[in-house]
Amino acid sequence: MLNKSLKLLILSTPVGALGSGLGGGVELTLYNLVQEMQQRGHKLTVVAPEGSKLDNNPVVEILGNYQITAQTQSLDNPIIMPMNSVLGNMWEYARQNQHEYDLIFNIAYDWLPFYLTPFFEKAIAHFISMGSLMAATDEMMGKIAAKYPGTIGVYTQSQADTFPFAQYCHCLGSGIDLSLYEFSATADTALAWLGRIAPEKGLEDAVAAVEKTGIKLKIMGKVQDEAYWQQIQANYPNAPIEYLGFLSTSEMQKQVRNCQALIMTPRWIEAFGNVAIEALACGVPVISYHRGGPAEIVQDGKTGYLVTPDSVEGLVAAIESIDEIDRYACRQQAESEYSLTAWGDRMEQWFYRILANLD
Ligand code: HBI
Repeated sequence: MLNKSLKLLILSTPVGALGSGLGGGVELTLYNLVQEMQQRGHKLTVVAPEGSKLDNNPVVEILGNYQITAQTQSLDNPIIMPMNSVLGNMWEYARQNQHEYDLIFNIAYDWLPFYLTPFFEKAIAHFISMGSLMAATDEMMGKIAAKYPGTIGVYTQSQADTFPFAQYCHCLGSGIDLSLYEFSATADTALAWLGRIAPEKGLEDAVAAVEKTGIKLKIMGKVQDEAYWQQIQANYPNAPIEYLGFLSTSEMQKQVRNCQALIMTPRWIEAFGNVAIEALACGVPVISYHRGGPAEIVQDGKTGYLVTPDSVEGLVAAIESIDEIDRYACRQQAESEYSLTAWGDRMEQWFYRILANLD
């Protein structure tokens, strides 16, 4: 089975159309997976909610109502399925068409795809995109992890450690197409913040930090929680912030590469933090709370600073020392640890191993 060209059926996240920004880091991960696997001669079909765009890759668009985002749910919430669920419809499509593929790849962070796994003839590689959020989902993920060892992929060990089934998680890291990010040795007097604008991302702390330092903060990303965004602007009326919207990768990196640093303020255990390696690829140091994925990426004092979690003063101190970081070291780390090729190798080997265990 090794080196055989695979036919992969990719099931996307049901919380929004691809290209809307609602899928956060998952959109970049999916886009990169398709690019990298096609490059290696594999055939991929992506199944996603209607209106999804994945550059010029064909997408099977499925109608139906979005799933509620898991991070807005509480730990003990029951699993909620809407009428005419797009998630249910996506998986009915997968059930009917599974025999045309060698392997199914799931990136939905939902109870249903895991529950359905034993009902499928074809193997399913589940990539979990966030840390533990809901007991009912954790329980179902754990059942499938134990029943089908080797089929659960995650970004990082700190993400895996949030789950009771950590020992079954296969850490795959992440990767980006470095050719899309242009290195800049110098910066304007400005900072960047990237990501979905939602409570778990802690934007208010970055805004509070720049209100103290007076350095402009360029904010980029999809507003996922409007009330939260309004509240931040109301609480920090004098903070020097500029919202640039949800930009394409090429537009985003044009802004980021001229910044002194990327500020990351995760309230939750960020599973990875793709924005961190995007910044490093531009030569931009990363200042992040010492929490989750970014804490496994940033080399403290070398490619950025790791700050006491939830400490605005810590962010301010790191911002004031940012010129001590060598921007070349940042690009160098991206090249040696986060190339698309290295990540593609890990993903491809994972797929082959899952299929080999079936023989
Ligand atoms: N919530 N229910 C649910 N399902 C998902 O696939 C999902 C989510 N919340 C966020 C999300 N996916 C992605 O935006 C993050 O994994 C990046």
